[in-house]
Amino acid sequence: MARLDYKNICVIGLGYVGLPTAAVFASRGVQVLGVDIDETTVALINKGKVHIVEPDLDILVNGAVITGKLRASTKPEPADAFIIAVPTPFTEDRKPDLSYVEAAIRSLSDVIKKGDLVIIESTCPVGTADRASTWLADARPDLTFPHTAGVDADINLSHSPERVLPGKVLTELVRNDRVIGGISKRCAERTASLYSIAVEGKCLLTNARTAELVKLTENAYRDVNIAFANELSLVSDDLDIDVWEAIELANHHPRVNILSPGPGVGGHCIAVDPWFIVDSAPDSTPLIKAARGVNDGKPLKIIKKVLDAACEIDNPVIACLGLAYKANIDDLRESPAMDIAEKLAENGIAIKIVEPNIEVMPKEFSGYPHVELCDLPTALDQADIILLLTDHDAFRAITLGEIATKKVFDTRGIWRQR
Ligand code: SAJ
Repeated sequence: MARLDYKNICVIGLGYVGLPTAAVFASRGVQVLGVDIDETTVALINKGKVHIVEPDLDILVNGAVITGKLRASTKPEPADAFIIAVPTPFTEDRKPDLSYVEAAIRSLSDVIKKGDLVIIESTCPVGTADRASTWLADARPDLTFPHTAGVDADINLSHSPERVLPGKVLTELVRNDRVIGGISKRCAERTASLYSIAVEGKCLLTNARTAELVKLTENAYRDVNIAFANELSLVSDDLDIDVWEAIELANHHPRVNILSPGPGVGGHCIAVDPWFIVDSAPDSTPLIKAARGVNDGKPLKIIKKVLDAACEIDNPVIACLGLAYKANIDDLRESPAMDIAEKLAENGIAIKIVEPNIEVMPKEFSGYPHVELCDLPTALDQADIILLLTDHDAFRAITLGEIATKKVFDTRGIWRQR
């Protein structure tokens, strides 16, 4: 099928990846139906509005809805291609939870027809695309699927992982190279043809299992390297050395490129995906497991340092600057900043939280009357201890003079250079 034959597509899951994907395809002239189980999200998008903070997304979605190219619904409808972009969280015991992917795939069984293409963008453990093909085959015995019929299948199915960086989604969605893993070669080729409508980067074709591992590998690679930086920060603390200076100097070596230490690793990807590899190969992953341990342990080290400092002050007030898991976004999922602020709140200390990207105090703090969401000047004025947790631009603008009289914990190293 040539790219012009994809006139209608259906994107299942309108979150951080699905909504930008739907809007970009719509802006290229494709008729897009976005599907989400959340009725409020669907209603908002149909009004041309967005429910997430991501640069320029509001303008793109609004334009796509006004021109009639993008519409949202709670149910999928027949289309030429279906893109699945639903979450794949992990369970309490760190096993992949595929319930959203399975529900999304099964929701297609009534609407798919011969010639359709199904693409899973959600990050998945190796083997998920093959399983998805069997779920659909069970529901639709009248059609053939690639896990048994290969290149002759009525339905084509691929895994093409999203690799966009929150905060730069719209640029990366178009410019990044795309790994495309087909269950058959034809599945991969058809998927590349669809993405060529929107993607300017290269489409790199492989099989579905390899594509699934590649995505997990990218995030595990980053997790291991952040763990190295975080471990160095602990070593430097023990030895009373400025870790930022040490890393900066080491990075002058032509073959060394150490990442930045921080309060821990957050987000729904890097803190989660390595566990999918561990779950698939538990005896072969000591390094990946150790890295997770280092990164998950970092918030506890920071909490201890801050509590020690708070003990030396009568009625201390702590300003926690940032709750989002990284700069200039509103995403609090798996955020180490949230964990740290919550633990400090549990200790009964007065806390002024500043998070410029949210308007409502997260429910995690509802039982703590001594914790308040407030603006930056108030927090800086009232706090004895300034704890910088997220490197939002608004915090970078703070001058050292403004915090000179305070006890400062800068977990991101943003104030040391000036
Ligand atoms: N972090 C550090 N030090 C660093 C870099 C990051 O502590 O040097 C922390 C951040 O503060 C944050 C966490 O790591 O808490 C993750 O942030 P990130 O910017 O590295 O990545 P994500 O989770 O926002 O997006 C990642 C990206 N993957 C890679 O860079 C390999 C993105 O391309 C993926 O699409 C995304 O995961 C995903 O959806 O899987």
